[in-house]
Amino acid sequence: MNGFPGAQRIPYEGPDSKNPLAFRWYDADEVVAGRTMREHLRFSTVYWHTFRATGADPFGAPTLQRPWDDGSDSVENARERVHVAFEFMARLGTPFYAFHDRDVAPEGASLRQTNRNLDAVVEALEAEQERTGIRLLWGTANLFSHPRYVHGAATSCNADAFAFAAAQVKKCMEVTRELGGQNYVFWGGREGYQTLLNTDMKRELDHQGRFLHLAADHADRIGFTGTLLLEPKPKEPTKHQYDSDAAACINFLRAYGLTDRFKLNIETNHATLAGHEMAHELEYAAHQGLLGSIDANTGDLLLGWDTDQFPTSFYLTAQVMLILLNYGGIAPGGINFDAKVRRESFEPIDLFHAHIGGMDAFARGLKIAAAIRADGDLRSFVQERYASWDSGIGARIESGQADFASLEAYLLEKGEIAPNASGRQEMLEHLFNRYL
Ligand code: XUL
Ligand code: CO
Repeated sequence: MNGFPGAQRIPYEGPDSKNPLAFRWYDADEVVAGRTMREHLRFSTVYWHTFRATGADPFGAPTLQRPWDDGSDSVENARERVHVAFEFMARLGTPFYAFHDRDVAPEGASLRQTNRNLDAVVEALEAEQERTGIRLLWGTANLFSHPRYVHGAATSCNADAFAFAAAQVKKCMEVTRELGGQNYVFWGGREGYQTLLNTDMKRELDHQGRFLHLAADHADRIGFTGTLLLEPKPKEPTKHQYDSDAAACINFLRAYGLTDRFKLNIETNHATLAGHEMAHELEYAAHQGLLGSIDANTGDLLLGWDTDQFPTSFYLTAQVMLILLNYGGIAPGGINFDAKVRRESFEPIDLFHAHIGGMDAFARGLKIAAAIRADGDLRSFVQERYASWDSGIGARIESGQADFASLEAYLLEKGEIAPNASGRQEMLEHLFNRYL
């Protein structure tokens, strides 16, 4: 079926193109800094926003026109949707996709029936992966939509909810493995709380630690070797999400002995909600060796919630790509567009416009970042800024040869510290703009 009349395979036409259904920057085979853009960027389309969103909001009915979808919860409809999803991705050229179990297949009357529904749709996914060569970046279980998870899943006060969530993750991890998924994601949908008056925080966190250990054990048992990823987000739906930002997640993983098995999936809009820049979150996770993958989107700084918009700012994408290049790339993770079209952008073709804009923004960001690195001016400035640590007292502190007494003796002798140099922030911001 042709769900997208008017859209063929999206071509690369170069920076001067005025064709909205063409790439100006993303040329999958172009080599930048030693790798093709396809290899650097590892773009992924998400199933939930792109194929399941309706445009409904708390004030209004669905608006999105999706003529291939009969609106029912049937397995047939779910399987039909798979064909359209792969048709879309094949024309767009994202080499990966990501899904929640409940995006792709409907929940049945019992867990047994639900698992059967999932198997029936996974069969269709497998066939389409085979036909198109599109691969699964990651799978994840939706542990937040169903009312059984009203108090959370792994952190619920109801032990049965924990058990149900375990059964659900077990199955979802198994199908992710079957589909050759390269990662598996845990976003703590309702793992958090609204008020401490009814919450035993210590017990809930212990349960979350237990849950992730059980998940890692099961991954080993079934031979799933993909990376397990925790996705930070500070609020929404709960007031306090436990996995609030990269630092909190890493602290949690360390406290529960999980850092050798888990990494992080960092999302732009979640960083914003946590009061951080995306670059901060990426740098924090990366220098700890725990950056796994990226959910690429952007928020609206005038709104306090997760707007999940497509990224369009070259400044943002250049910052992201600079960090990825500095740390040797994002594989086996990817750049996953956890982003949705606005309710007002209701035609199917808007899905193409949204993704083309996001992919081009990242392709341009990659080129900017590669140019910044090739020139080396920024790197030299930072290196020079820390030069006092390369020899003398700095080198003695870093190598553990100094203690408080020797540092006191050093300053008693020297009298005052060497003069500080300017941080030159404005000069560097101007330098960065040279490449945009
Ligand atoms: C929610 C969010 C999720 C996760 C997967 O804000 O980002 O879509 O990425 O559960
Ligand atoms: Co996400």
